[in-house]
Amino acid sequence: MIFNEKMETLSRAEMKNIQSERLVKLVKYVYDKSPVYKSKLDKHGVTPSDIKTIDDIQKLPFTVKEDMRDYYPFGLFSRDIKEIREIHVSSGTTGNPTVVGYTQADLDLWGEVVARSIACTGGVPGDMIQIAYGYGLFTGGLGLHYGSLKLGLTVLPMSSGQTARQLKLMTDFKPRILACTPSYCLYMLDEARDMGLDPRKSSWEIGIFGAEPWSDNMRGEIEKSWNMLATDIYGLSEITGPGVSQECHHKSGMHVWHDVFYPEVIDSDTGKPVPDGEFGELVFTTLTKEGIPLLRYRTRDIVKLDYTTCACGRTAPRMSKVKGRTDDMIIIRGINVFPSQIEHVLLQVEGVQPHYQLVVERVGGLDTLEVIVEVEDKIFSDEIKVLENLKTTIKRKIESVLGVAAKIKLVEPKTIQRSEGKAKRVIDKRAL
Ligand code: DLL
Repeated sequence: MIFNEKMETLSRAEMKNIQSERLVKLVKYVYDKSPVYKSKLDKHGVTPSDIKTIDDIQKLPFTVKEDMRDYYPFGLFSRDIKEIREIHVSSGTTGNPTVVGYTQADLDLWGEVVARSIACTGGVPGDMIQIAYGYGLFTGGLGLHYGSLKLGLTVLPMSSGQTARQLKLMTDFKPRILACTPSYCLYMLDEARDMGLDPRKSSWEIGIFGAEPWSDNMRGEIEKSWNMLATDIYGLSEITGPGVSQECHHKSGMHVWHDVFYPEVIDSDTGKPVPDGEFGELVFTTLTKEGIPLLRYRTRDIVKLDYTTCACGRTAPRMSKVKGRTDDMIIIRGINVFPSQIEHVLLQVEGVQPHYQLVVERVGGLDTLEVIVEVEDKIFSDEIKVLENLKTTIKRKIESVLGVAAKIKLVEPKTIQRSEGKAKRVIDKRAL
């Protein structure tokens, strides 16, 4: 089923007309409503009248994650906070998190793109969906929720965790669709077996998995073990949350809903577009958002785009799986973590030195984080209790700032290998 037949199947030429109209309106809108964008455009030497078609988008300046941090909390909003109906928050690089706000129209748009995404996987009105993405400030739970309501599904709003309960309700209620991170889906496998369930007999026929990178190997394992179709969903809070793009059952790339989120792929060093079909940094312009519309937002995700028509009939371009990032962000149990955030926490703790390493592993389907950090010599000569207290302090601080549980290992000065170039902060041992 195609949820929005027109927007998902328009020819590229017809779509360009719609995108052009929307971009012209958007640039006027942000110029009038957002002092930050007005000054950005003025500095860049462009006025709204310079933008006549979608191809003029290249005249516009980029927006980057640091802008979100610098104008924290609401400085980048184009609407007064009283007109914002919902706020979501994700990780920033240091200190301030990234804040996004949705007007009622933005929430409707979010529902629409997620409804398109669920329909794209084969979901139909009347299906039951078990949503095991986290609800709350993270966009996963509520994003899937709004889309499910829009499409007419029955929602089981589980949020993440409580695995035994997830599996019991799956067995009793028989939802057809499961939405969660791919690693959580794999994690549930062990628990299902421990509970004596045969995963191949589960009611789940369709999985909507995203929020973190995963490979075709993981897909194979999920599909074989749970006997279900595993599809990839992509999104980021800054653009809307989940539902920016979604795979159909042909599993040949994620359809980008480009009538509303206009994608470009650029060379991250030069900022110029890469030739069609080549890998580069993905950039989005939100063509119709009101609360916090963004011009040319640099996602830091590396992908390529395919504009050929898919076997499903959709013309919406397909983006490849995310191949990597242009920054050092890692995703642990679906939570975005920047090494700089951990550094920020460590440096607030007395006795700790600015030399640290993060070791990420996947044990039984779950990501683990170990923070190895050098501490001053004199701390090592103290009693064990002092060391233990220090570990607990660091652990608590990291957990409260990042929301991620970490194991802390304290080491003596000069234990961590020094680098002559960029320090190697992250050792990612996960084989996806
Ligand atoms: O992760 C939104 C989301 C929720 C997407 C549920 C899909 C499902 P953020 O927390 O802002 O938003 O993180 C966005 O996560 O820039 C990517 O680096 C990464 N990411 C999201 N989806 C995928 C995916 C949500 N399918 C950041 N594959 C993005 C690889 C993904 N990486």
